[in-house]
Amino acid sequence: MEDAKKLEEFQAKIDAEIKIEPKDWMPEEYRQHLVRQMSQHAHSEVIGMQPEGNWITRAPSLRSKKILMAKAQDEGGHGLYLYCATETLGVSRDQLLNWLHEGKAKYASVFNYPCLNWADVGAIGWLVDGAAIVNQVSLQRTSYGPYSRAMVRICKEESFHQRQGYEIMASMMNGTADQQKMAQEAIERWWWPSLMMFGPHDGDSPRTSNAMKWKIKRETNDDLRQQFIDKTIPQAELIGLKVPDDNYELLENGSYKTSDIDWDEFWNVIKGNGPCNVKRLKHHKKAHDEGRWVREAAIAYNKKKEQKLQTA
Ligand code: BYC
Repeated sequence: MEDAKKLEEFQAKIDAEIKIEPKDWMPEEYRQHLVRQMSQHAHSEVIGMQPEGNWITRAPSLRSKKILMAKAQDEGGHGLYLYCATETLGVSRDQLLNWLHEGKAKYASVFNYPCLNWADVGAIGWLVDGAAIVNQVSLQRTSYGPYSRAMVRICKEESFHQRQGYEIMASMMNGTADQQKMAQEAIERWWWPSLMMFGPHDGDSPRTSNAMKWKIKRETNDDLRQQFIDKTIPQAELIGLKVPDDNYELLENGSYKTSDIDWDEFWNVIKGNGPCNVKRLKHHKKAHDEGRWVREAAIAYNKKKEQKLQTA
């Protein structure tokens, strides 16, 4: 079949809400767009374990330690589903990780900020996971089957994460004046980086047009960011926290008008100049190198098992 005809059929499938599966024909640009977005998403899950993982040994109670351990483990699992889903597009996981280590692949800018104390752990769960859910609920309807199915499972787990974060913030706001101050300072640190997770304004987002045409993205960056803002400001107010924006106001349509993001800061962090970019990547590379023997042992074990099966 000619490419023009194939392309027409491909778009007709997308328009009819039929999922594209790994063995289906797809334009090379669609495949590459997915490899980029899905692998960056996977890297975000794994790099995102670092800021809060650092607090597992210092959690204030056994209960909170167990919850945080389970959360960090979930994030690793999300990375795994997403790497597997990306591999269905014909790229090996080694290649995806090489691109990360060489600085060719991005991960969510929010993880380049430091997690300074326990209130930050709460703010990450509430705001960062909260922002991720809004984006990922929308991505459940993405056109690529393996990505869409990974999102369904991830969203279920992510909503627990958001609640554990909100619980931490609510407990601190019920606590001493010092704890309340810590919680307020944490929302001040994490509010803007969380809004940045949704990416540039629609007019400055070069990827959105193709992503919407191919239904990889179902809603634009600004629409999703607004949904998050409208959901989160009332949650903050309910427990006595104030978002760090002197100009926000509730409009008659029930939506909030807010100040604009500091876009210089956003692009600067994306370019590698955030407070923790170097540290996060260095830590990932070190863990990857030190884990080589585990990967080799797993491969050797599997080979042995296969040989045994063949000779049985
Ligand atoms: N950070 O044209 P645009 C989690 C890049 S983890 C860094 O709008 P697109 C969690 C963008 O890649 C969940 N880079 O792009 C884990 C593009 O550069 P390239 C993370 C960003 O793809 C552990 C350029 O800027 N969620 O929940 O249409 C603990 C122009 O942007 C960012 C996902 O990864 C950013 N914030 O839209 C706790 C969601 N924003 O690639 C929690 C999946 C933009 O052309 N990804 N860039 O060089 C997406 O939905 C989309 O890729 C984005 C960007 C909305 C992020």
